[in-house]
Amino acid sequence: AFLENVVQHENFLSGEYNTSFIDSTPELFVFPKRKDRGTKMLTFIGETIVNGYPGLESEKKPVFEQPELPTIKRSEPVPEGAKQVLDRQGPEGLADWVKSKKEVLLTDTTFRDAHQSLLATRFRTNDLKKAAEPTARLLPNLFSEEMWGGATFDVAMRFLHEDPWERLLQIREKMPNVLMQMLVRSSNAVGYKNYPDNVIKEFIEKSASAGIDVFRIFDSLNWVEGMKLTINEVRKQNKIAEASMCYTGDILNPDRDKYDLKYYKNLAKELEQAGAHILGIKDMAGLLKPEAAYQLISELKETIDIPVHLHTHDTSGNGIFTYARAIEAGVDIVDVAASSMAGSTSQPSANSLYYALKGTARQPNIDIKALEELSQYWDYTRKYYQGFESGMNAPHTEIYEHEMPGGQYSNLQQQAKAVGLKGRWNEVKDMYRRVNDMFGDIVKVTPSSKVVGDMALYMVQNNLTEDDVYEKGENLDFPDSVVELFQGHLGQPYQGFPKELQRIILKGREPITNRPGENMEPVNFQEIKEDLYHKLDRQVTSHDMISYALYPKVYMDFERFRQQFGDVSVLDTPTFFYGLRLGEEIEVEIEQGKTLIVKLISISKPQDNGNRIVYFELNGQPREVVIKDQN
Ligand code: 3PY
Ligand code: ZN
Repeated sequence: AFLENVVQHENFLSGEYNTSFIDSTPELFVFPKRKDRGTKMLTFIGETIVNGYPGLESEKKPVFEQPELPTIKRSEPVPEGAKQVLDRQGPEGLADWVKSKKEVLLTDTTFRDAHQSLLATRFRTNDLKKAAEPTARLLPNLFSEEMWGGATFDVAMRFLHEDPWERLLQIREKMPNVLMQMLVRSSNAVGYKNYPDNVIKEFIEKSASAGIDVFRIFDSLNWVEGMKLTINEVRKQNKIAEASMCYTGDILNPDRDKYDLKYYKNLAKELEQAGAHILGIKDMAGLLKPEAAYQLISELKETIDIPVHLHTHDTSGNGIFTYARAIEAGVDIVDVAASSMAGSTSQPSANSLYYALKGTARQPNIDIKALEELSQYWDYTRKYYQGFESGMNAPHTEIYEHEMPGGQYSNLQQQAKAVGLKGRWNEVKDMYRRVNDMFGDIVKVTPSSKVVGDMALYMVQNNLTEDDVYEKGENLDFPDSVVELFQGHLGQPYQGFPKELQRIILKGREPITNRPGENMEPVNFQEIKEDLYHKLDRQVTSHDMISYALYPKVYMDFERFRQQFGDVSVLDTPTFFYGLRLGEEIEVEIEQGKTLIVKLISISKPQDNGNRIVYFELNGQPREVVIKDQN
């Protein structure tokens, strides 16, 4: 009942998270009596067996092959890497070190963007952490491992029922030599709206102390004003501020002159002046064509002194060609993923790039055999998540028309289905492009891309054309996200909002033009701490407080789940998604040195009240749990 209560509570729905919410609604925080860890785990497995995992078709547990990891010699010390350069020489020293390299450096995105873009961000810590130590030992020359931020933060709590901070801490421990990189949406942190300044500062400080070295910082409208606070805070932590510009449009197309070469050169200069240690080019939709990459990188290398780090998505199939030209023009670092997790809406393949450059002056300094072995591990692991595959399995060049970011395509498709537009996907894609034109051709990346998607769905659903919006707009109830964008709550787009459309959408409300964070009350962390302490009846960490400040409803649901089912991150992924087969026995290490042996014995028929009894053996002793059959 708690879940439903909270989900339907209007304050939670409106995203309000001041602490008076907790005081005024104590009924939501009555937690069940504590049970032992074994019972909690059996209840979760029983739930999954009887009712399936939400969002996955209920099917029999497939037989998966066990992913194998390359062998490593734990008795030998972990080789040093870029992390040690940062620790000894600081961020500026590290930037000089990058510039001194003649080979192209690589960031591996397998732990973050690759699965965010291919598998709806569903990789679990359990699978990631197994590959962490082999990656650190076998690929010590990586520039960085992108392993946190973006959508991973809320998805971890929302769908995987695990703590994103735990993932960071555990992987950090196993990768002491590689720089840990995250994606942060400036004033939107790892969320979809603006947060008060003190939340952003606290989030950056705690992310740095938990292990993040490289912060890729972007703003969803390329609004530098909105990025400065985050850049400054990262610098204060003595970590690397990789301030990034999002690439949109096409600098080779003279008819598309809003975002031309000059625009990007100016932006790069501004970001360098704002304190960037590295310039990121974030080509989130994969629109940067090979020749455009050559021109852009050549000009940037002339314009700024800091290293340039290029990120693209391989959606069009042109990714390696784009990288080849960028590398020829002198780009310092590029983002790649292990082959089996590369291509399509993900990053280009590290393995392919290695062979493409083999024998040239810029060949990456990487052990290709280890890369192939790790790629095999990811190949088998990916199969666990087959229910989340997008179905896009060939190059998709339509991207140059609709310009949807890698991670949004399958998401919006799901949203369209959910609102009854399943058969009208082509119209939605076309409308996405038309909405972008109406909005004055804006940068589309989380969260601005979501607003364009919301408006496109709204127009298709209501059979509206652009003319309808201008003519009947006074009587239309636009999606909240659209109103907020035009109010200036996500910041200011380059060259401003289209005035007429803004007037129609705002219906008399005044837009803001300053930084939204300046208008927001700081969050009182001390109050959050005390309230959470009382409601959760346990010590509250600074990580808990930040999770709550960013995502109050998601965090409380997660907390409730944890109290009911315990820490489910310890389960293997097939069991987490599919439960157990009759007679199947698994070992679950619930903490170091403490293992539970769980075997499924039988499942009763539903009783009159709809309950089923699931019979297990736990460490050889018979145990049963009662589960309500929801089917
Ligand atoms: C994110 O913000 O999560 C992204 O990956 C945007 O490209
Ligand atoms: Zn990306």
